[in-house]
Amino acid sequence: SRIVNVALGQLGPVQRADSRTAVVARLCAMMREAHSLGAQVIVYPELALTTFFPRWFIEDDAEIDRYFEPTMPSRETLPLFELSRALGVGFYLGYAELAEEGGRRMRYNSAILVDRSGSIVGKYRKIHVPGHFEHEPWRRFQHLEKRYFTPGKSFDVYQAFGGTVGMALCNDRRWAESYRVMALQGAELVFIGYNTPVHNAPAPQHDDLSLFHNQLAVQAGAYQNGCWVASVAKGGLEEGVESIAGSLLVAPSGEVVTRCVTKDDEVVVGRCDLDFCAVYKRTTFNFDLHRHPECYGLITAR
Ligand code: CDT
Repeated sequence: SRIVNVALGQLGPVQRADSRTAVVARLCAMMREAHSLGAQVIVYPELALTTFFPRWFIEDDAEIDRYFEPTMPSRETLPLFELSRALGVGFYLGYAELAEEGGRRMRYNSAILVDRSGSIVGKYRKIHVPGHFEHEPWRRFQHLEKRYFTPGKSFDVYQAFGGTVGMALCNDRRWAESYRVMALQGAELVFIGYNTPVHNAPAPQHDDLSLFHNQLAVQAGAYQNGCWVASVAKGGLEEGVESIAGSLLVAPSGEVVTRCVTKDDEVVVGRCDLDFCAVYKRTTFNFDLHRHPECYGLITAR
């Protein structure tokens, strides 16, 4: 068996006034707890270092940039990387990335995968960027991810923690294609971070179902692709906006193995046997034997 003990490193709210240094101290405390519980890796949420700023319409570029990281590690996040190396605990961390590409400044909603030596081994840029582009004053709060982030280009997988690891971010977890593209590359373990407001302004009738939809999507993704999925929230009341918590670890069987029960900083650890994936990948979801990609063309057509 290939066992990986995965910690869900759920965050409670991060307010606008909270410094990165204060947030990193919380992340470090959770990493220490994860280590004491026997974890080899801890999964943190999407945009973990700051408040969820797409809830505001911000016009000033310099003000937007304050939420972004031009380098990783940065001065403020370095303690997390140093602790990772000292404890031998890897991590997945979501953050807003400011990149420079051919002289152009690009903004992405990104996540990195860090191995047990504290080294970055993978980076993912969110593909399914939700929300809207323009200020919509009729909403109680904005969801301007489309304005602030350029979508990424690929779902990649990485060899880490003795297996094949994929990454996704928040809205990606609702799309079957996200998991399938990673599973086609052999993903056994998928890490996902999220910020999901309970209130969805264009579809308020979904508000009561927000925790159900979260769990439904992750369970389906894990089962239909024979992989473990660790999906982790930044939840609770942040700057007056309530977001779901409900972080969970799902087995390739689709069963929830462990979950967080608060809306605050919380660490729970689950034991993932990566060899258990094969029970599904070799039978019901043997892609080579049972898929019919010749019938799926519409999925990739525009
Ligand atoms: N961060 C993120 O992707 N949140 C979305 C909110 C709903 S779309 C406005 C999500 O899918 O959870």
